[in-house]
Amino acid sequence: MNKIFPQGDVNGIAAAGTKALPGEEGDVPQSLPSFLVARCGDPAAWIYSDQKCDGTNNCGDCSDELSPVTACPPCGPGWWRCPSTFFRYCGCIPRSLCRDHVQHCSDWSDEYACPGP
Ligand SMILES: [Ca+2]
Repeated sequence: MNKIFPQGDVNGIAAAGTKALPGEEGDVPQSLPSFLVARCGDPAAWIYSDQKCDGTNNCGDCSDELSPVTACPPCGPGWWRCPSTFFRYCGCIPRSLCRDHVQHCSDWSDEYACPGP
């Protein structure tokens, strides 16, 4: 079996001009400008910067939405602040999920305190 690999050496990238924080390189693509990349609580995990504080759990552990890893502004006008029971959300859920007879907050505030959409 003859396998032909492309010339680029994936393992030996010595990215010139790219800032690599010691011990935090993880799998962050070296080719991306650092302002496009945000790190999760797990240093090996990364997201695009615009996924930070967008209400969606992109890191998987909510570290892109919650302190201490990320400092986000309060929930926006279309959102209700509560500890979410849904993997997709973290500290805010869309108000459209309030009063829909389904629990989305661990404290049930989406059904009892939230005024609704
Ligand atoms: Ca996010």
